Amino acid sequence: VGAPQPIQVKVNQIGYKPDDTKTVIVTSKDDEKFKIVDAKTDETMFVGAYGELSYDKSAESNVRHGDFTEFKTPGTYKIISSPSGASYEFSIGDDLYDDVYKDVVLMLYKQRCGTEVTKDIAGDFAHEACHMQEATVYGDTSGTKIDVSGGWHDAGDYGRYVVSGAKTVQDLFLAYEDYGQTADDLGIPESGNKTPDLLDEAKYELDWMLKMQDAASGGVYHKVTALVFPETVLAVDETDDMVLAPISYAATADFAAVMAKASVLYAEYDADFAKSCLDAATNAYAFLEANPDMKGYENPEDLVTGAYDDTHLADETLWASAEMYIATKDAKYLTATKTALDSNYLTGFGWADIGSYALYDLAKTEGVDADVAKTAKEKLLADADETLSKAESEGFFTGMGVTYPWGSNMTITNKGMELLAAANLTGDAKYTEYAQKMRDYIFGVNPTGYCYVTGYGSLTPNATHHRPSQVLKETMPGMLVGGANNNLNDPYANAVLYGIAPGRAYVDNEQCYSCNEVTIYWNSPLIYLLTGLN
Ligand code: G3I
Ligand code: 9MR
Ligand code: ZN
Ligand code: CA
Repeated sequence: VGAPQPIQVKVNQIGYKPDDTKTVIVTSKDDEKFKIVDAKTDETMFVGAYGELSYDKSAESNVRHGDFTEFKTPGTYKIISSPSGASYEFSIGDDLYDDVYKDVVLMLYKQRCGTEVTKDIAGDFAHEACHMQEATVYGDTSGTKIDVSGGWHDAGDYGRYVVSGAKTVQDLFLAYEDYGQTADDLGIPESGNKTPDLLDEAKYELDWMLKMQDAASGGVYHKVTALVFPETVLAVDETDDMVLAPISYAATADFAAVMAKASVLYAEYDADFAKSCLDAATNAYAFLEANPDMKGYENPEDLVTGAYDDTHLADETLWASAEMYIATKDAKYLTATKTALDSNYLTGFGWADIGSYALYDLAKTEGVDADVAKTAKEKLLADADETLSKAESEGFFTGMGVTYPWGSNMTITNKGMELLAAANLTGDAKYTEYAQKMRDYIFGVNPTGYCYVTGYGSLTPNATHHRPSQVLKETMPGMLVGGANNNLNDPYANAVLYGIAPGRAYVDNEQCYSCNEVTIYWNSPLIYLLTGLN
């Protein structure tokens, strides 16, 4: 085991649109020229030269970049480079991402909990309604049971977590809002109902989130899971008692934010639903006001499922305030937004550092107070410029430096979102060009040479830490794996990846949950990126 010697000539294994910027990366100092050959006939179609040699610290290797932007002829090709050899196949064309896009969206449908997932859509991943058992609030001995069925399974486990669910929903919202992604034919059960499918899929999660709110206080339970992670079983076979983790500040704030935004987005499709979202958001916000000093969530000792523990909550306050302000234009929320913008919040489009969601919505929404919009836009663009300048200086254009944390593929797709947001605010094509390079990283232009989305590309993960895939011995297509993680956060990674370069610290093994798990909120920034780039 361990990491095999990766392919040295790296291309996006799905491919490029004719007008995309196109860069082949070779991890060698000796290659000077490359040629593009037709994958079937071997006919030479284009000859190019590599640029100057540089050293990439994330891969601990020499790299050279070869530009073939001017080659635009649709077809399927390979790049031949000497002495490093051939690349995997790639295509040039207009509709190359249609299939992968659908599968990346349908992954969310297949992760649905508490409902039948049907065979015509999910194939072998079809299942009966799972996790229908009512839940008990952690520590409550009164015998009260609450129905919290529904929502998406988070990941390779079957937990349902509000914090990570909110990020996922927001990414779908932004893809819909920024790019008019109103497709109503993606193949979910709601397709054809005149509501855009991304909103239908998001609503499946929102309906569940509404059940996660304690109506009396407005607070939102952090998650619902069994007491411990399940064995490697199908969802319907996790029959342990369900436990609601304590109410948390982050879950409540994230809930308020997405519910407020939902009240805006669903108004034209389902006014009643939009109204209940705003009521729920208002109630959640009141909880935040009543509990301003609440600490970050921590798992009680005997609750051994995902923690999504975040101690830095100023960005959560900012996001909730901003979305409440945008949804209501109420002066009270404007004041709160201004205060939060002056606080020590963290930016990002992650599950923990999330301030950029607020900045972006404040910057782009019409009618926002001009000073607030300006402050938000400047901060977002400052971040994007920093990402851009880092990315420009690196071998693989990720802006990651040498730190590849758990879920690095999310960090990279989030950076792609940040750049597209900057492109949308400024019209500057430079941002889009680098967002596209981050897409290319995901699909094969990276130190390991993997196409990190299951079922796509020549070298693709097929041993993911995803319980349904593990039990069925078949990998669900359309899942973005976590990717390289040089923190070696699980025993398997520790055993086989020790000492390996950060960007290569990845292994396709189902035990390696810190690099080869999948999640709904790693797929969702990819949905945004693919929507924006197509
Ligand atoms: O925040 C630090 C950052 O400052 C630092 O630069 C970086 C590199 O050292 O580390 C960052 O912290 C990491 C954090 O994720 C944020 O990226 C932690 O080391 C890392 O342990 C933590 O991993 C999280 C993991 O749960 C463990 O808590 C992942 O982000 C998160 O995606 C993952 O989520 C799990 C759920 O708990 C359960 N369901 C599956 C899901 C995916 O594996
Ligand atoms: O399967 C769990 C996965 O979803 C989590 O991301 C991961 C880290 O929290 O934990 C996995 O569960 C493992 C547990 O933490 C330790 N024992 C082995 C479990 C599955 O291999
Ligand atoms: Zn379930
Ligand atoms: Ca935070």
